[in-house]
This record gives sequence, structure tokens and C-alpha cells, in this order.
Amino acid sequence: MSYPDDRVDIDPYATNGAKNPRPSVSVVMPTLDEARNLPHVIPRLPAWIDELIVVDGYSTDDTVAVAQELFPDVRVIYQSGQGKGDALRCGIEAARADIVVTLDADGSTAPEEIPRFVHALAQGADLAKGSRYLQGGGSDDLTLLRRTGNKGLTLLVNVLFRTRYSDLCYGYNALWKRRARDIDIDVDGFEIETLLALRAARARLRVVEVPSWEARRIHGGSNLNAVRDGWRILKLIVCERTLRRPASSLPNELRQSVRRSVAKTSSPRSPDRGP
Ligand SMILES: Nc1nc2c(ncn2[C@@H]2O[C@H](COP(=O)(O)OP(=O)(O)O)[C@@H](O)[C@H]2O)c(=O)[nH]1
Ligand SMILES: [Mg+2]
Repeated sequence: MSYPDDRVDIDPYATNGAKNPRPSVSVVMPTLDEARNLPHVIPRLPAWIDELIVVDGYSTDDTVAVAQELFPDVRVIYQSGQGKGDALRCGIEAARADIVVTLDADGSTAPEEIPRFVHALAQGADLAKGSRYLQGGGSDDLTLLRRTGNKGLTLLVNVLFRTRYSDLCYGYNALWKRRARDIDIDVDGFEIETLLALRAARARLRVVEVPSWEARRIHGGSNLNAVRDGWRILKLIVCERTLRRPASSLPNELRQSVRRSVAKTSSPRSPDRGP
């Protein structure tokens, strides 16, 4: 598959003309104390995106002010709950464009790769899933523990769900906004990426993996805890497999109790925690 030249700021639809009207693109960026990283990310966004949504988790630094200074048209929303999954749910719900791209704010996911994701969707995919294990992808940010855990969980999912994912737990993804209903995000934490992959498989969506290079976070430390969040992901996989149907089709009460049991192990960082 060929991709538009990532290093040039081009609109992947520019050549389509009036025949294929260009779908609009929202970039959803969850932020938690990323003020020092945003200057390394926001200026690199392609000029042709239609919307930048920063979903802030009540940062204690100047994240919101820095985002507004760097991108005056930014839509800032504050997440209603806690955790990255909750932030992405709020951001995807708020997105007004046809396509939603999820991008980290810490400098680890490259804005220059956005055309690859958009291109994959334009070519017919429902979900474009970043992979650090395809040729052209890789990571400077994976510890041995995270690499091993991700490999094991990916294998487990491929066996249980008959999928062929190469990289389960990676936060760089894009989907058509109209497909968000099939995914129905109902997890709060870092298991969000796994949920996207599992629900997409179960809804028989067309998933295309896109090679992606994960850089090291520029400033600060990760909010992810490999053991705690790995456990949450494992519980989610078992839960999705044993229920055998989307949790969204279950009666509301049962669905809430499943959500509670998945979320029980720990709660993500509370909004009033210090830096
Ligand atoms: N709004 C919000 N963003 C979060 C939360 N946790 C992490 N993020 C953001 O999600 C992205 C990925 O988080 P990070 O801590 O780097 O996790 P890692 O990339 O898996 O190591 C970054 O942009 C974070 O600022 C949260 O609870 N709320
Ligand atoms: Mg990161």
C-alpha cells in the first residue's frame, strides 16, 4: 500500500476534486499536564485538518492556555469523568468531522503520520489502527515489560477473536465518526485501545493497520502503569469474549455492572492530584 508523503504537509484528498468530496478530519488529543509537550506537537499538525479538540483532564499546568496560544481555533473540552478512555469518549462524541484521529499530546505519536490514517479510511477502512510492528513502524518508548505484555495480549486477542492484529495496545488510531456507535466506548482507562480493536472485530468492521513510529515522550512521565493497566486490559478481553455480544446490547443494569467490575481494579488519576 502506498501512502501520501508524510513529510510534506499535503492534503491527502487534494487530487480527488469534486468527484469525491473531501471528508473532514477532527484530531482528538487527550491531555493531562502536557504544557511542555504541546509546542512540540501542535505546530506539526497538518494545515488541512478541520478541527483540533483538546480533551483536558483538569491539568494542573498551563496545558489549556498553551494549546489556545498555539492553535487559536482549538476546541477545549473538559472530560466528564477520569482516565484516557473517558477523555477519548468525550472527544469522539464532540467531534464534528467525518473522520476522527486520536493523537497523544506527549510527542510520542507523530502528527506527520495523520495522512496515512486518513488515507487508509478513504481507501475503505472503517478503523485505521496504528501498528509499531509493521514495516516502517517501531518504538523508542516501549519498555521490555510493556513490549512483552503487549505481545502476549495481542496473541491472546488474535486467538480468542480470530483477528490478525500486530499491535493491540497503541493509542494512534483513526475512525469514521459514524462508526463510533459500533464501538460504543464504555471504558475509562488505557484499555480504550483494546476496546476499539475488540469491538471493531466483533462488529465486523474493516480494520487496516498502518505502520507508525512511536517516539519517546518528550517531557514528563507516562500515566500508564504496565501491571495495573495490563490487568485491566486482560479483564476487558475476557469480559468481551465471554459475553459474546457487545456490552452495548445488554440491558443497561447488567452493562453498568460489567463496567464497574472492569473498572474496579483501580481508578485512574484523580483530577485533584498534584503533578
Ligand atoms: N484527558 C486525559 N488525558 C490523559 C489521561 N491519561 C493520559 N492522558 C493523555 O493520553 C496520552 C497518552 O498518555 P501517556 O501517559 O503518555 O500514556 P502512554 O503513551 O501509554 O505512556 C497523553 O496525551 C496524555 O496526556 C487522562 O486521564 N485524561
Ligand atoms: Mg505516551
